[in-house]
Amino acid sequence: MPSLPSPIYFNLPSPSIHVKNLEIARILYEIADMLELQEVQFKPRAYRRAARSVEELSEGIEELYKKGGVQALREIPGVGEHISTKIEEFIRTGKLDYYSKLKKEFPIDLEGLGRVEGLGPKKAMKLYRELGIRNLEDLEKAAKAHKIRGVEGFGEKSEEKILSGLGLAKAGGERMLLARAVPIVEELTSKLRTLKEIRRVEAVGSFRRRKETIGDVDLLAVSNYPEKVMDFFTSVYKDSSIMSKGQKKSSIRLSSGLQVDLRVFSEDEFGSAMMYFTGSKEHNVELRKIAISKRLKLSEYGLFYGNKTLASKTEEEIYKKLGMGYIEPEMRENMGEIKAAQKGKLPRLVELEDVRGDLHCHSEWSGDGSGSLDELARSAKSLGYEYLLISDHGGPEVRVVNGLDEKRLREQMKEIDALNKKLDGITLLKGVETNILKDGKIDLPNSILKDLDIVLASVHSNFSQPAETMTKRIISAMENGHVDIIAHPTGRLIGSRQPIAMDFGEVLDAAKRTGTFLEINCQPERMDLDFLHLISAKGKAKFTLGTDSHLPSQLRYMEFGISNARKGWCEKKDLLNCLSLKDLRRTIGF
Ligand code: DGT
Ligand code: CA
Ligand code: CA
Ligand code: ZN
Repeated sequence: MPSLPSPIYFNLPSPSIHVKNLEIARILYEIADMLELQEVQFKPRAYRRAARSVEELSEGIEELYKKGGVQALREIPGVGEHISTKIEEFIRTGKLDYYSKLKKEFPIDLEGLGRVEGLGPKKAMKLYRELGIRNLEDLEKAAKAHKIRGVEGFGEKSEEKILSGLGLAKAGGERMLLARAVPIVEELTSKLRTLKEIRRVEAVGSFRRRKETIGDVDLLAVSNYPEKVMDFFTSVYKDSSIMSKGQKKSSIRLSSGLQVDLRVFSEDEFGSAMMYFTGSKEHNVELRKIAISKRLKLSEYGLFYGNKTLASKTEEEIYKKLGMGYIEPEMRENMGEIKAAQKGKLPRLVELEDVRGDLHCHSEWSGDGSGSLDELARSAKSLGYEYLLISDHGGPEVRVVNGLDEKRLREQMKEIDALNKKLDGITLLKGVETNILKDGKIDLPNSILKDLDIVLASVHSNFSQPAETMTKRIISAMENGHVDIIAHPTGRLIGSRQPIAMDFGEVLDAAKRTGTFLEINCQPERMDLDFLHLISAKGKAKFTLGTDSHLPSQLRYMEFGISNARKGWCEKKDLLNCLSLKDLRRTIGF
């Protein structure tokens, strides 16, 4: 059924992320920030820990509460008596008095301001006290009027940095990360599917193309009763607002800020409607040109020759009548996929099921991860993997985490060996994520690197070196001989940090020459390399997928790495972690 969204996303176990959980977690995080600003001791940590547990809960918190009351809430790790009554209040009333009171004291958009590189809650608060800055707009005005440089603790340089970070922070607020939108869309579509007048609902647009961020969500429904559908859609959530309501199209804005458009079509037109609204616009424009060159007309209602409908029910038929193979939604970005489809040279895209293991994760050993080796192994096994690389931060450079030194790494290696003897059906691999220092040297001695199975190296400092320096830096890391993988190669954070400057062509050449793999980091705000880099690197280098998990449940982020790899035209043979353990050992040599 190629006209359905690629099945890999629907074969997953039900998502561990629930909308209400995320909402509550966000509030708890914000409380933690505000308490920290008041310089309250310990409590911020407690709120953050609770927030993290709620965020990662494998079931809906409302259901949990319905089943077991406040007692059940207290069984969530990190949620004590105090926080559980707050969560209860929010679930029962949709409001939290304590939070509203704090909000009055801190009437600032901490989340938005926090996206500006280098501006944490404390600095944001200082700007609020001194200049009355509440949000990104105020910040922009003040920075442009050069008022920020006058505030104690800020200077000309930090003002410039704020100005250059603002663009990204503003754009970050307008688009939502795919990973955040997924549970929201799944919940909404499953609600819509309960209406008996709706025969089918599918998400299209950038969501179906699995772009890393989503401007708005576009849904299509099949129904013979569009009016009923629109009534239901516009009233499905009490706390959403109706932006427009029509016969065939309506738009609502959800409390998360996400806009959702719903359009209704008949069964017969559904393929052409899916194709049109999946886009991208650039892909559609090319297709329409091809239709015209064949004296045909292509629209959301079908492919026509004069008044005669040639195809409209399925996307597959339409592509076929246009003289090409079926193009997977992820590839529809007008990056050469149409020519490839005409020549019958489309790649056979990698699928989630092809992944045999995860090659980047953190454990509690380095302080910033929170699962034990055993928990991580069990999690990986439950995903059907053969192996999991433990790659905690190693080396002294990144001071915020407790990076492992040679001695601790050797202890960890021993524990992994012991654990592997007990584990059945999953093998933990011994690795590290070490730092590429500013001169290209590696933050750990070769004496330990040589004894690890797989070594990841990444840039964690001096992000703004000029391209020439940065290119040399990365290449000399690759030339180390023990480094197998460059992790999150561009270092970007969507919505808050620009990618580093480098000559990617030269990096690719060096990757090939040295046999170094480039990572596709699956963290939703990284997606690094991104699909455009991947397309340009096709056939020139090999890649690995790493979730960079800091919690066992984040191993599921592989789903997003896979969609990114598919957008980047990756096939099974392009990816190191599609190898069996045996072949992986042979390829890397351990
Ligand atoms: P987004 O929402 O910014 O993440 O990106 P999309 O791709 O979802 O864009 P959106 O929501 O504006 O429109 C959904 C799809 O509808 C888009 O991918 C292709 C189709 N579409 C929208 N406007 C046009 C247009 O002017 N011409 C054509 N050919 N297609 C369009
Ligand atoms: Ca859209
Ligand atoms: Ca739209
Ligand atoms: Zn890293």
